[in-house]
Amino acid sequence: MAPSPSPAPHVLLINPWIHDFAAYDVWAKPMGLLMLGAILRLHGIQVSYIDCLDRFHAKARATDPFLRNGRGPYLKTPLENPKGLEDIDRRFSRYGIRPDWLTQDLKNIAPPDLILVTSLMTYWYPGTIETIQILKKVFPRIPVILGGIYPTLFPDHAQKTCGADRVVSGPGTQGLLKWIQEYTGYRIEPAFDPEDLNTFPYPAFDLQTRVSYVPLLTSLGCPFSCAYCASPILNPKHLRRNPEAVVKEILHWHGEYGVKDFVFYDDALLVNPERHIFPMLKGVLDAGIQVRFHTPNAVHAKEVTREMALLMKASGFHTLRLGVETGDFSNRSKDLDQKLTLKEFKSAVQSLQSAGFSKSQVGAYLLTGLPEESEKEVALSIDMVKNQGLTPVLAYYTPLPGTGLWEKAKAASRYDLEADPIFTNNAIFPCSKEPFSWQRISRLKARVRG
Ligand code: B12
Repeated sequence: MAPSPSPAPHVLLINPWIHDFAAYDVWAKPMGLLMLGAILRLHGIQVSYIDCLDRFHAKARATDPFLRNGRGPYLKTPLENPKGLEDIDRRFSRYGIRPDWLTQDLKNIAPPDLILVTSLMTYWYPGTIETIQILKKVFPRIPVILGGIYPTLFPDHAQKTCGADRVVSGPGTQGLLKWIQEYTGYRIEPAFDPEDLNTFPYPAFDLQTRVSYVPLLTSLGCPFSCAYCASPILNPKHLRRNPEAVVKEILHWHGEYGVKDFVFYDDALLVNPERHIFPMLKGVLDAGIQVRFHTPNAVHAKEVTREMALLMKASGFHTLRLGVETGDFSNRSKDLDQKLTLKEFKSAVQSLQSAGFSKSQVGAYLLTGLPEESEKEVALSIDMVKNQGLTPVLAYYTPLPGTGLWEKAKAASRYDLEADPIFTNNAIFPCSKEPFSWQRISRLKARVRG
């Protein structure tokens, strides 16, 4: 197939608003969308980007992008609670730029030929719908494609409600160039292989107003299959990048954009360390750069040996989160996960402590809000983590279709989880028959602090 002789089209990428009870930029960027943007640029396509969550928008109050290692609050506008959640005693809001700023920004750019919208959480879909409504008002004739986590996990709901011209489930990398041809007539020879991450360009983080930190994806997928996690549905194949290529990417963002904070988005960063993370971190050390690494998406504690901990400390790991989930190791089974034993956990803790990591740097995620959970179990897990000298970090469970816990979650819920993804919001403790209560959260938080 010969490349198209017609001029390259203009594609607009949109990261939509969040509608939720709480949201904060804890190193959250639309990696998938900016990956697609970079692939389009690689093929000569003109790409624009509007981020409804832009904390550094020209009309927003100026803030230092490098404060708090790049993290920070979104602008927030109160909204009515969504239908079905009127009884939740929490403030629901739109997070992100003001709607009139978005409309103005859309009017200021050259009209696009195609618009790609992402979505990062199932229960954020009302923000996605509101964004698409504005896109359709400003560009009524331009096709809009929606992809990402929400249409992948709730395809029928997204198809019915989102207002996009096309709804895509699963990775966008496979069909991207085909859709460009279908909607714009522009034919392209692929210059990358969707099955080989080493052929991908760096995600287009440079399209942001400010690059305050950079997320890194060194692998896709996970060899474990935990009952609460959708990773095997979202990324069934475990694909890895060459460690040297990751080091080059770190040097690129550090050298060209002064980035100091790097955030791993991998589901299984530490597995197979000799061939993956060890050479990567040794490469960072050889380069002699001073950077900080963060793993807000938990790493597998069983992989944390003495050698691993020393290398992590030396190369600049700053915020570490371990996926512990529960302190009740005797009851750990296929119903939850089989990724960690008590012995492995203790050994990881010892390695991290002797490598010099402080208590505040190492958090152990503990799931709360699981179906059939008792408060006592969570309280004991908190105590277990504290006894080991780590910081317990509560991770509120979100039920997801297709995962091992989905049937139990539906049975335990006071909502019809299948009918509306709004009910999968972890902030409302959806897998309990009891109404939402601040007291329960406060008691657990007090136990974490006390
Ligand atoms: C990295 C990560 C994070 C990061 C932030 C990520 C972000 N962008 O906001 C951190 C660690 C901060 C995080 C936090 C949380 N996360 Co998280 N996270 C992930 C993780 C591991 C990877 C996401 C990712 O970037 N993948 C890589 C990119 C390349 O993939 P992608 O964005 O999906 O894009 C691809 C496709 O979706 C598609 N695509 C995307 N956009 C578009 C657009 C178009 C037009 C098209 C055609 C295609 C397309 O193509 C892309 C390339 O193939 C996923 C699990 C997973 N394996 O996906 C969980 C996941 C998304 N997180 C989840 C959860 C529960 C959370 C938390 C609520 C955890 C908690 N209990 O506190 C918090 C919420 C924080 C927040 N965002 O405010 C859930 C989702 C829950 C839900 N209801 O939707 C997931 C699925 C994990 C799980 N439990 O199974 N998370």
